[in-house]
Amino acid sequence: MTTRSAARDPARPADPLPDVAAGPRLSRRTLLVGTAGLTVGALAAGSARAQHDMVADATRPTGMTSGIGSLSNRAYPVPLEGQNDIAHDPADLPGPLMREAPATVRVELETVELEARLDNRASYRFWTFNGSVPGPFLRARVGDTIELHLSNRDDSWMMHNIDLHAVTGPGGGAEATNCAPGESAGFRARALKPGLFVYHCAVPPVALHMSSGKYGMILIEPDEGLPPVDREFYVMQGEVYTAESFGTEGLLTEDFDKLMNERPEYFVFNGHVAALTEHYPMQARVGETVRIFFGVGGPNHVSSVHLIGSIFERVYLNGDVVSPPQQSVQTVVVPAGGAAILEAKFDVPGRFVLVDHALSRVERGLAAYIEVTGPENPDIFAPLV
Ligand SMILES: [Cu+2]
Repeated sequence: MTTRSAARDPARPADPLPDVAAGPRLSRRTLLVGTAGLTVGALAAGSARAQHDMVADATRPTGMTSGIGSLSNRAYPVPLEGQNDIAHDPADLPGPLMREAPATVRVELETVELEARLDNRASYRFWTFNGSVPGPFLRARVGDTIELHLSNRDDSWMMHNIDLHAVTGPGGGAEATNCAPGESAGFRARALKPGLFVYHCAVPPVALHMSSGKYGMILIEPDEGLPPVDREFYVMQGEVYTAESFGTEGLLTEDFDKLMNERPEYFVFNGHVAALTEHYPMQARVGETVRIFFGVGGPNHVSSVHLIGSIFERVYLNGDVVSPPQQSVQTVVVPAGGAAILEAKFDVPGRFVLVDHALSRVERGLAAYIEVTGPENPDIFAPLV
């Protein structure tokens, strides 16, 4: 099938009534609200595709015929000045919790849809929590009560919600937080188990919401907390499925066929190409130990995380902070919708590169730098001269 697009032409009014052929006249909001009752199970029945097509039909400018007039055929230069940037600074996360008793943690999240930089040639319409990819790093303690409030901005096109893997309850909170544009909802939940957990939007097609950027992580600290380290970072891997080939210039549009076939054009750390190399390279000093909270928002591809030029001292595999960490590890498998806590100590200065060792993905945008400064340590490494 020819690709269709839900992307918006900037010249078009923000909320047009769709012209749906051979069917009742429906407003976009009617379609969006109509997704509220769908569950992940509905995906298997094929309704995800129908759902996507409905939305695509509803947002296609009047006069465009299916497929032939796809917005994905349109390309124009993206001005780099003033472009939105959804990249999440990996150093932007709350510090360790110092309290020793459970508390109520209030979390406020807002879903924001916006066109933003995909790389230095292209932009893309991202769907985000709080305007960044990944969304905010949430931090609570086992036994805490999480009071989560989700609001969906009224300029959104889509319905959204949140499923936290740390939450025990229907849909991980998704059923209680279905929000049409302009709506708010929430729930209260006890953090029963410690660990590092992914959260994501779970409105069908869930894979489309996740590949558009709607994921993040929540750490539930164990009673005793995690051992202290010098620095902590927050990194998530994602995929972007554009109709256009990797490297195309312009406003790119999503491709549902590629998404269903799990063939992304872009792989990204923290939202866009070069987010963690050009914009926010991680910084450390010789002798320091860093901890990386690493997760896969995906939605589809397992990551084989590797830090070029280093060996992980400790790895909390699968985000499990109850079992002792693995030690002295080269490459860590992190499943789709999963996480790991990676710790490395830097003995020499230089640029260390975090990659998925499925290295074709580097060529599609997936790399992160850790810039380590400080004195040389020739006992450990020195070039022959
Ligand atoms: Cu969503």
